[in-house]
Amino acid sequence: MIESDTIYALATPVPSRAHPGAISVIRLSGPRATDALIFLTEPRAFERGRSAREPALPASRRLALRTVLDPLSGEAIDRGLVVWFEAPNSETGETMAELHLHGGRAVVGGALEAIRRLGFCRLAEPGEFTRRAFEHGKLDLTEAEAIADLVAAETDQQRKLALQQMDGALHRLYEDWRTLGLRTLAHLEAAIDFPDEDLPPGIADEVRAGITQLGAEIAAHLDDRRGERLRQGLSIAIIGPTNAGKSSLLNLLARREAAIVSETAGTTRDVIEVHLDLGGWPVVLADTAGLRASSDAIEQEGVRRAKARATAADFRLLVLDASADWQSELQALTAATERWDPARDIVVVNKIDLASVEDPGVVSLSATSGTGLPELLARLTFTRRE
Ligand SMILES: Nc1nc2c(ncn2[C@@H]2O[C@H](COP(=O)(O)OP(=O)(O)OP(=O)(O)O)[C@@H](O)[C@H]2O)c(=O)[nH]1
Ligand SMILES: [Mg+2]
Repeated sequence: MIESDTIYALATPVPSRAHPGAISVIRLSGPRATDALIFLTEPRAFERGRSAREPALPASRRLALRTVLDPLSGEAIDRGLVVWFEAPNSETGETMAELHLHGGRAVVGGALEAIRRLGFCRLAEPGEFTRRAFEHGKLDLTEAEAIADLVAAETDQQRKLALQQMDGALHRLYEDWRTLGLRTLAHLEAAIDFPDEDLPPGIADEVRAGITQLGAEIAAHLDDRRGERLRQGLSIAIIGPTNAGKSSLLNLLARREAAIVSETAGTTRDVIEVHLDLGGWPVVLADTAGLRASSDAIEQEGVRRAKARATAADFRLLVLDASADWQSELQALTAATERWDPARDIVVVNKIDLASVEDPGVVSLSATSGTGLPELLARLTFTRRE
C-alpha cells in the first residue's frame, strides 16, 4: 500500500452563529494521525519534535480528556475528548484520530487551523474517508452507496433500506450471482477445452440452465423498482376537472399553502410538487392543472403537462366535485386517463360538505374541513404497501 497523506476534516456540520453544535468532531486519517494527536495535546511536543507512541498518547480506542492546543504557540483551544484507532482496525483501515470538541465556530476554526499549521496534514477531499475505507477493503461499493443513502435518508423506510444494504444484503445477492456465473463459466470452459474427455453428461444443459437463471435473476432485480422508489419517493399525481379542489387537497396533505387555491376554474397551470413523509414512506405529490378543453394556449400546455404527469406517476388521485355530476366525470376521466388502474388509483370525491356522497368505492372528503382525511391516508398507506 502506497504511503498516503494524513487527511483531516470536520465530521459534523459546520457550526454557525445561529446553529452552534454541542459537539463538533474532527477526524484525521493516515500514517501521521497519532503524531498530530500528540502535537495537538502535549505542550511543546511539536517544537521538540516528539514522535508517536510516547506516553502522551492515550490507550487506543479509549476516549481521553485532553486540552487541545495550538502546536506552535501552545495556546489552549478547547478541552475535549480525543480518541485514536490503530491501523488496520479503524473505519478507513488507516491510523485514525478524532477530536470531540465544543461545537462553536471559534473552537472548530481554531482546531482546524492548528492541524493545518502542523504542516503534514491536508484537508480531506469530499468522500475521501469513505474512499480510503473502500481502498483498504473496509467496505465495498454497495456498502459505500448504502452509507450515502443512510446519510441522505429522510424517512424511516429509507433508513431501513439503507441499513439493510449496509449490512450487505445487496453484496450477498451480487456475490451469489458471481458464484453462479463462475460455476457456469467453469462448466462451459471444461466442455470447450476437454471435448474428448469423459465429462459428466448433461453439462450443456447445466450451462444453459445457469445462464437462464442468472439472466432471469438480474432482469427481476432490475425490474424491481422498490428501492429506487424508496430513494426518490413514490410519485402520486393529483388529477381531475378544474375547481374540484385538487390544490386544496395538496395543501391539506402538505399542511401548508403550497399551491394557490381560488374559485376561478383553471387556477393551477404548472405541475406543483411537494415532498412528503407519509407513514415513513417518501412521497412526491404533484398537483396539476384541471382537465378541461380550453382555448387558452397556456392552459392547454398545463393540461398537457397534467396528463403527462398522470401517465408517469406511480399512481393517481382523481379528485371530483361532490356538488357536480361527478359520476359522469368519473367515467369520462378514467376512460381518458392512460394507465388508469381501479385497483391502484384512488377516486376522491371532494366537497362533501356541499353534497353528501354514499359510495363505498370512493373516498369522500372535504378538503376545506379535513373530513375524510384519515380514510384517505389509510387508503394511501394500503395502496403503497401492495
Ligand atoms: N365547500 C368546499 N369548497 C372547497 C373544498 N375544497 C376546495 N374548495 C373550494 O373550491 C375552489 C377550488 O379549489 P382548488 O383547490 O383551487 O381547486 P383545483 O381543483 O385546484 O382547481 P384548478 O387549479 O382550477 O383546476 C376553491 O374556492 C376552494 O376553496 C371543499 O371540500 N368544500
Ligand atoms: Mg389547482
